[in-house]
Amino acid sequence: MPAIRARGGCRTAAALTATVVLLLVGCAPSGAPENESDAPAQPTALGEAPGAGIQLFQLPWTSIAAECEQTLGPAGFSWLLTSPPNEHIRGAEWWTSYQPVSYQLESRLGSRAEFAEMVQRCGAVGVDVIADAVINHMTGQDLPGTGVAGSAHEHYSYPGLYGPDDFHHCGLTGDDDIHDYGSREQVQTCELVNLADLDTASAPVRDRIGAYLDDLLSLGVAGFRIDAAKHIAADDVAAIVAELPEGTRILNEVIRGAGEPIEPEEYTESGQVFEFSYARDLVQPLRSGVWTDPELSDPRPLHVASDDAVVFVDNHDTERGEAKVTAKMAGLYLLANVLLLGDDYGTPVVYSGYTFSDRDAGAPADAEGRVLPAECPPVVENGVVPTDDGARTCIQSWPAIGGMLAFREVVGDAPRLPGIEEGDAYAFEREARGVVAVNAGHAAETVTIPTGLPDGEYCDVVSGGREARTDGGCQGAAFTVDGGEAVFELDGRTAAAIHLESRR
Ligand code: ARE
Ligand code: CA
Repeated sequence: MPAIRARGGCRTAAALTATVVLLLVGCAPSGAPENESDAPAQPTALGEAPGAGIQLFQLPWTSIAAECEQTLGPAGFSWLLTSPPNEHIRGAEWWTSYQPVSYQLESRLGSRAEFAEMVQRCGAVGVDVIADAVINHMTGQDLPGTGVAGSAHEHYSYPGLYGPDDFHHCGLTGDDDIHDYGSREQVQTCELVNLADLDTASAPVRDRIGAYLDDLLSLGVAGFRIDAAKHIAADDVAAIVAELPEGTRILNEVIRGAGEPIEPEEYTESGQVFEFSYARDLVQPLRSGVWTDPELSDPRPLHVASDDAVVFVDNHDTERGEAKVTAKMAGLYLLANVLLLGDDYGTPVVYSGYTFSDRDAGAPADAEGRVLPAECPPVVENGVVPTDDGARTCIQSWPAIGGMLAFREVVGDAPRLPGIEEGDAYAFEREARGVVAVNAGHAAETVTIPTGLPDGEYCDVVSGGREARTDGGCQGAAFTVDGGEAVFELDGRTAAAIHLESRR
C-alpha cells in the first residue's frame, strides 16, 4: 500500500511492513548499525535512467533542428517526438496533421529535405528523432479535396496508395463510426471520428505502411509514435513492427480507458505504451495538497511495467482535454514536470506546444498554410509561459528542465524511496543519490527528509539548472544536508532538487 515515510526514516518504515520496504528504503538489516548518520546507505551499482524525451508539437523541421543545437542537446534530452511528417489535408487547424492524404514527406511543418536535415542535425547533438506515425486511418473528409502537397483525395480513395477495398467498413453502427469504446470490434474496425479506417490485417495495406515507415527510417529516425494504436488490433501492430529493423523504437498511443476491453498491456509486445494512468495520478496531489506516495512497486497498480511505460504530464490531446495541470498553470506545471523527471518509473517525455484559446487553432502559419518557424530562447525563467495565442511554451528552456535531466544522469536507476509529507509540501529521495522536494501550496513550507546523501551544502538544480554549481557558490538556491537530514525551505509553488554531484 502507498506509504509516506515517517520522520526517522528506516526504523519507522521497517516497523511498518516487511522485507520489501526494508529493501526499498535501503535500511540496514537488524543487527547492523541502524543510525543513518553512522551508516549512510551505500549507493548501489548505477544503471542508467531511461533517456528523457520532448514532444515538440507542431514545430517546423527547421526550427526543431535549431532547437536541438541550441537547447535540447545542451539540456540533455536524448530524443524528441515530432508531429506527423507526411502529407495531410489542407486547413488551418492543428489536427489536419492527423488526416493523411499520402506518405510523401511534405507537410505544413516542412519538406522531406528539411525533415532529413533535422534528423541529421539533431542526431549530431545526441538527440534521436521519433516521428508520429498516423497509420490507423486516412482522412475523415466526406468531400474530395487535395492535400498540402497537391495529392488528390476522396474519402476511401487515395490515388496510387489506397482504394475502397483497403478500408474497414465495419457495418456495426449506422454511420460506421465508433460509438461504444466497450466494443473491441467497434474500436478497431469502425471509424474514429469519421477517419477512413485502414484494414491493417490486409497484406497490401501492411506493405504500404511498412514502406512508409522504412522510408522514414532511411532518413535516420529512431522510431515511431503509433497514433491511435488502440484502434489497430495489437496483432496488426506487432506484424507491422516485426518487419522493421531490430531496435526501432515504438511508442504506442493506447489511452487507458476505465472499463474498456482494449488495454495498453496488449501492446507492450511491440514496444512501449504511453501510460495515461501515470499522468492522472501525478497531478492529483498537486491539486489537492494531499500527498500519498505512488505504490513504489513495478508495475505500479493500473500501470504497465516501468520499462514499458512512456510517461508525461500532458500531451497535445490532454492539454486540450483531460489534463488537470498544463502550461496554463505554469507554477504547478513546473512542479509536475520536476516530479515526472525525478521519478524512477517509465521513460519521461515533456511537452512543448503553444498557447491557445481555441482548441482547434493551429500554430501561426503563413499565407500558404506553412507553420511559421519559431525558436525558443535558450533560457527562460522557470514557470514562465507566454500568454499570447500562438506563442511557444518553451518549457525546455526552463533551467529546471536541464537541471532535472542532469539529476536523472546522476541518480541513474537508484530506486525512489517512500516520501515525507509536510503540509502541502512533499519530498522523496532517489536512494543515496538525490532528493526532490515540492511545495504545492501558496504559503512557504519547510520539509525535512532523512537522506543517504553525505552531509554538506548542495546547489539546487531546479533554480540553478544543469550547471547549478558555480565557483564556490550556487547558480540558484542552496540546501543543507546535516546529520543525515536534508532541509528544504520552499516558497509557495516552488520545487527543489539536489544530487550527489550538486554538492558544493
Ligand atoms: C477532426 C475533428 C472531428 C472530425 C475529424 C474528421 O475534430 O470532428 O470528425 O477531424 O474530419 C486529432 C483531433 C481530432 C481530429 C483528428 C483528425 O483530436 O479532433 O478530428 O485529429 O484530424 C481517442 C483515441 C485516441 C485519439 C483521441 C483524440 O483512442 O487515439 O481519441 N488520439 C490520437 C491523437 C489525436 C488525433 C487522433 C488520434 C486521430 O493524439 O490528436 O485526433 O489521428 C476515451 C478513450 C480514448 C479516446 C478518448 C477521446 O478516453 O479511452 O481512447 O481517445 O476517450 O475520445
Ligand atoms: Ca482501425
